[in-house]
Order: sequence, then structure tokens, then C-alpha cells
Amino acid sequence: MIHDKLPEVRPNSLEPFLDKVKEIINDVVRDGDQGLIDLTAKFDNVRLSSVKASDEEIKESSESLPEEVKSSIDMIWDQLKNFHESAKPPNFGGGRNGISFGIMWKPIDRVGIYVPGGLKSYPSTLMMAGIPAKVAGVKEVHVSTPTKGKLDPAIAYVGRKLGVKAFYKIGGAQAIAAMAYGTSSVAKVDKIVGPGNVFVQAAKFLVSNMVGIDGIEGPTELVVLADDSADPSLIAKDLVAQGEHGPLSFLVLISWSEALLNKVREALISLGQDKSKENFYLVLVRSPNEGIDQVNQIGPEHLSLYVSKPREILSSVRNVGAVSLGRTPPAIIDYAAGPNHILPTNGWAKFRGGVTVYDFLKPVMYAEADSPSTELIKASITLANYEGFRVHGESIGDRYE
Ligand code: HSO
Ligand code: ZN
Repeated sequence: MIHDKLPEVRPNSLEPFLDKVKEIINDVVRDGDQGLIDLTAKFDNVRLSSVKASDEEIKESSESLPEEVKSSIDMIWDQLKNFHESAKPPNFGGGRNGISFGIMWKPIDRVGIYVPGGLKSYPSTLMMAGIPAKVAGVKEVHVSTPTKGKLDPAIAYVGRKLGVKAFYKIGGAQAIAAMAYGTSSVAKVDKIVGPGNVFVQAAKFLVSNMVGIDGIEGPTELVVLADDSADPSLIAKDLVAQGEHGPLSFLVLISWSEALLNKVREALISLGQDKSKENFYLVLVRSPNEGIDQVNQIGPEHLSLYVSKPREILSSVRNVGAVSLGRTPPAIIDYAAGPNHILPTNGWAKFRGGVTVYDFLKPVMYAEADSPSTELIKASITLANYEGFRVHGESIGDRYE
């Protein structure tokens, strides 16, 4: 369907699913592996003989992958690895006022990656999460993904390249619950990372009191901000492409050119999208500035800045997961450009970004105060006393008398 203004509530909002998902989480906590098998039969129509994939199964599946797909994965692997290695922060050590201090970036021990499935398969997502995890130095990567009983060959191939510790053949909210609480087959992880449908994201949100999560990532969002210079048929293609993720995708075009909006509308109609389940929002604004304001207010996952001089407005963009500049198709970020496709949705781009090595690292800070300056000692004691912590102050003062 095509609309000419933004909806009050996004189609991908999680709110309506929270209660139902809480029940699923409770089932897994109560029934463990049996709960996972029952829920998989109920929701995915798959009878699993085991939750965990065996080593032979992974090997066999991976080896069945066509060479051409293997070499494409290898090529993209290097591109993503280079991107994430470039973003890895260095440790630092410094000092001031007689104190030496620093940060050691330490990887998370055990991470669970959720790889969506269902109608499509997402080996690209396993790379998008697994490569920065490996670059960060995560020791154990566990993967949960829905299967039709058989592990996808490309997912198995990427998993072997990553040295994945275990594959669990489950999807949905139940997979998230299992990795958060642990069952006899599924290891409890320290952090769950990865995109997914509303059930998966609602589950991540609900278990975030138990484990770390990378944010809310899904269903997909694309906002295109375009001027007259843009090719309407390419815009329509990019919107329809992200609509492939399903009818809850949030697909928006913002422009100050009525002519462009009309042409994109025609292009969408000629693709039959006026009768589709996906929702396209074509929004007229008065000026480029109003367009940028709208983008920052929405805080979309993907932004396509399809204007003649995209770099001139790039720095005004604040609340976005990833930006494709000019005629760059957003889908090349989905696969191969380097930036992540695991990006914040539902407005989370206002306060966090896409998955990088930082999601798998923690800054462990340290200080050594052998002979701090008298001014700093005095200031600490004054503040401790002000807060009412007399002994804190004494523990500092006595030491350096
Ligand atoms: N557009 C999705 C990612 C994806 N697309 C994976 C195809 N495969 C969210 O950024
Ligand atoms: Zn996509």
C-alpha cells in the first residue's frame, strides 16, 4: 500500500507482542529443551530430534555449498574484516596528578548470535555479527537459527570459518530465551546479538535484565531522502528491496520535490506495490532542512541520501543506523560494503548505533595512585565528606600522610 503521510505508530512496533513473548520465555525457562522442541513444532512446524547441530551435520552442510557462493562469502569476509579491524579501539595508558590510569578493552567471553530464518536465509547476518565478534577477540560464539530441520549450507560455511562453538536449530523468541537462561543443550551466553522479527526483538528486550543485548534490530527500516536528481525507478527498487523483509518493514521516501514523489509513486504502482502488503510512505516536505529534521526525528535504520551532493548534508544526519550516499544502493550495505546491516530500528538510532567491535568489547579501566598530588587527595577527601562517606575520605587521607 502507498500512503502520503507517516503513520502514528510504526508498523514494526514491538509493544503489541510483549505479553505473548513473555509467555514464550516463561515456557522455555520452565521446560528447557523439551519446551524448545515443543515451541518449534508449534510455531515453525518442525520436529527437531536435537536442539544442537552435530559436527558432522555442520561439516556436511557446509561442504554442500556451491563454490561460487563460498568464494563470494570469502570475498565479502575480507571486506567486512577490514572495516571492523579499522574500527577496533586501541588500549590506552596515561596519567595526571601523580596517578597513572588507562583502559584495557576486553572481549566478552561468550556471545550468542541470532541469525534470522523463515522464508529467507541470512548467512550475511552471521558474518555481520560474527566478524566483529572475532575481531574483538570473543572466545565463544554460539549461534541460534531456525531451520527446516537442516542447517543452511552458507550459514554452516560461515559458522565454520568463524569457529562457532555451537549451532542451535531454533528460532523465534524461544531461541532468545534459551540463550539468555540456558537449557541443557543451549549455553547461557553473556550477550545476545542479532536482528530478527518482532517476536525475536521483543524477546531480546525482555531478557535484557539477564544478559547484554546489542539493541533492537528489526523489522527493517529504510528512509530515502531524495531530490530531483534522483532516479525514481531506482528509489522504488530500493524501497521494494527492503520490503522483501516482510510487510512490517518501514519504507519511507521524503522529498521536497512533488514531481519526484509522483514519479516514485508511479514506479511503485507499475511494480504492483499499490496492492502489496508492504507499506510505503511518500512524504512531501517544504525544504531540505525539514527533510533532514524528519529523518532525525524518525531515527531510521537505513538512510539513503539520494541527493546530488550527499556529502554536504551527511554531517547534519544524527539519528541513523547507516547512510548510503547518493546512488549507492542500501542493499550493498546489507551485503558487502563494510558497515553493518545489524542496525538500530524503532527509533533506537537516537541513542545507539549499529553493531561494531564495541559491542563485543568492554573498557576495563584501571588506576595506580602511588603518589597522587596533595590537591587531588584533598579534593577527594572534601567530596567524600560532602557525600557523608567519612571513612572513604580517611581511607584516602591516611594512606598518603
Ligand atoms: N536489510 C536488512 C539486512 C539484510 N538484507 C540481510 C538482506 N539480508 C537489515 O539491515
Ligand atoms: Zn535488506
